[in-house]
Amino acid sequence: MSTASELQNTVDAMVQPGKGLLAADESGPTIAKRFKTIGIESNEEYRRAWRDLLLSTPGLGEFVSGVILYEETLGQRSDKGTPLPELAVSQGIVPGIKVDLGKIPLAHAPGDEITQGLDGLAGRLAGYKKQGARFAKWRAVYNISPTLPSRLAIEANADALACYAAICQEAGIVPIVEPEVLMDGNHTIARSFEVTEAVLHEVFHALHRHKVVLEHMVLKPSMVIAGSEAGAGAQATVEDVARQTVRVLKRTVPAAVPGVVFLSGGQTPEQATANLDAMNRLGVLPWGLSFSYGRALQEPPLQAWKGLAANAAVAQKVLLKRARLNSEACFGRYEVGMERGEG
Ligand code: 5MM
Repeated sequence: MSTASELQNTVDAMVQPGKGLLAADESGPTIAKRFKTIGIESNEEYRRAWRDLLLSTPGLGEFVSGVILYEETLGQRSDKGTPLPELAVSQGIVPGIKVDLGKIPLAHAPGDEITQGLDGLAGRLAGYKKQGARFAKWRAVYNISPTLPSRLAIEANADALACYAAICQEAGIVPIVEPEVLMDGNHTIARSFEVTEAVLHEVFHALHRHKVVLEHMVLKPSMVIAGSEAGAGAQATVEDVARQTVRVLKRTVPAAVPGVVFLSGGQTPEQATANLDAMNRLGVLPWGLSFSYGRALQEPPLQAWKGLAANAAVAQKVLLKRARLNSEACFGRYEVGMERGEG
């Protein structure tokens, strides 16, 4: 099979109506933070058991087309001995892998950060592919203040994202390009719009410079939303978030991009579902709008699980419900009343 056909097949499997991605790619420090909320330590067995629980959820493949994994998970097995990437495939879920190596301060740009991990990436991708990964993910992070992010940070992160995406496509791996404008801070939705527009413009310029084939990538952006410390009065309505997010995408994202899958970024699970739903009620758009949530999918089942095998079935039910509601949101059919009740 040619590399182009391989990429197309993977994109077709990832971008399907009414389906989204499960982001289960928390690095060591992040998963430790999540586990702390349920009072368990982060050791290899708990991490394996949690990711096994997620991937073995009966029926998950009806609403989830792909899962983003962390390197460690690629080599782990289920309780029944099945390699976890294989377990995902058995559910009709495409396995992917987070390949960035996290962020560090950007030199000469106080307050800005740059994502690292390009050195040796081609070699690592070859190994991940052997372990079953068909797509990859790289996250660039932009802090907002009246002066941040700097032009330097916007350009440097765009260049790294594009370089990563080009390396992935050469390897037959579909890149998820994830520029995250953080919700942290007290900024207005207008400032979030301004920064997101500048970031996405620069990202797509860089992707063009690096000859990335837009049809063979997926965009994972943040929504345009007021800062989480902005105070209740400054918070925008669901309709405003939807309108401003779609407005910024229309200005910056070429129609050739097949799928846009949002991160949840610290929104509550219900908020993330409602915002996605409102966007999908705004009429026909050039790209499918779906989800690639981490916290907004995992928080409720994590609280139900609490690290106990006896709670696994209930936790899976909770996960399936969130996945189903987000699937409804992909069609603009979600109603708040659907939150009540079990199933
Ligand atoms: C922004 O985080 C990504 C989406 O998760 P949320 O929906 O919770 O915002 C997520 O995939 C993230 O990139 C991974 O959890 C890895 O994060 P770290 O900080 O561990 O690199």
